[in-house]
Amino acid sequence: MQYTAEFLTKIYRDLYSVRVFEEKQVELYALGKVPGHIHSGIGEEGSCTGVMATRKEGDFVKISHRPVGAGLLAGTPLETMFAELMGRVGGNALGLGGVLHMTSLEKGMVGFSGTLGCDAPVAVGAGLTIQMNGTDNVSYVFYGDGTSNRGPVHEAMNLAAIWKLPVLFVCNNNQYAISTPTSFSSPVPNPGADRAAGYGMPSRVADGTDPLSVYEAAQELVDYIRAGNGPAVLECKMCRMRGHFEGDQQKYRDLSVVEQWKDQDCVAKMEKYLIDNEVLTAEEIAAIRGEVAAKMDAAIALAEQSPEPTPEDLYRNLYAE
Ligand SMILES: Cc1ncc(C[n+]2csc(CCOP(=O)(O)OP(=O)(O)O)c2C)c(N)n1
Repeated sequence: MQYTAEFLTKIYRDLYSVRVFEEKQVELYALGKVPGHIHSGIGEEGSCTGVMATRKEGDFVKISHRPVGAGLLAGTPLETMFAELMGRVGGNALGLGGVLHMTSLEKGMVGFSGTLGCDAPVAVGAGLTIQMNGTDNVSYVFYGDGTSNRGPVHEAMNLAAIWKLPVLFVCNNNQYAISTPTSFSSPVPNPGADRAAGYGMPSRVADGTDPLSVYEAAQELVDYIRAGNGPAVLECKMCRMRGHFEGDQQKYRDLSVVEQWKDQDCVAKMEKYLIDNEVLTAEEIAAIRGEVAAKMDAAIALAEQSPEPTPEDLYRNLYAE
């Protein structure tokens, strides 16, 4: 596929922004500024970057617990995300939801349930809304390889397929569900893509460490969905580079395998591609990195100025006005 320099630069900026968000999460958590715990998505940014590049106005998105930085590609303001992460009232849920409940309804980001798998039926509901409104929008739902085994995911796929709803199921296969390798929980090698046939849906497997490979596969499926053909499944393969949570000792896996995946780092590979193809120079890449880092720091500073919620805030937003 031929790309413009503008498109490739946008992809890189998005990819690197999600990376820095993920790094900042780890940093803020280590400083004790995050109530609860986080799930770092470092190394997994290629998937959401490639998929979200196919998104347009009016689409719905359900991100997952990893990488949460995907929310910024859906248009959630950075300072809102950092405020929610740090439990401040400036967050989308007044800081009461925390990192697992990033939402931005006005941007089509329809929340995230801590009960894994239960997002898929909600995404199908969003797909039904689109169908009833008669637009060519898409409802995207991200989930992990472990989550792919849950009943609600299969019920959602079945309903979406029967009713030909515009849903793109995106399975991020990072090889593990906490300590359980995919091979222990799935009878097929591609727990996302191989399940699609059972519901008559098309599927693609993409290299989740390459946002362009993801984009090409996603675009093909999204074109199919926007044309009114019904749902599809995209599986992105990658490695979870850090523990399931910060402080996870990872006794259950051979960390030398993780070391090998470092050669496949999505950010480093994209930078090499841009330089080799004379899209950007090393200096231009450094300038983008600087801009992104400055934006993140400014958003964190703003979020930190936001106060913590009060007990009275518990009673706000209970009912729609
Ligand atoms: C229904 C349900 N069961 C268990 C959990 C606890 N849990 C949180 S993350 C996680 C692992 C999920 O694995 P996967 O879907 O592969 O995503 P990953 O964490 O690897 O990104 C589990 C079991 C949960 N949140 N919800």
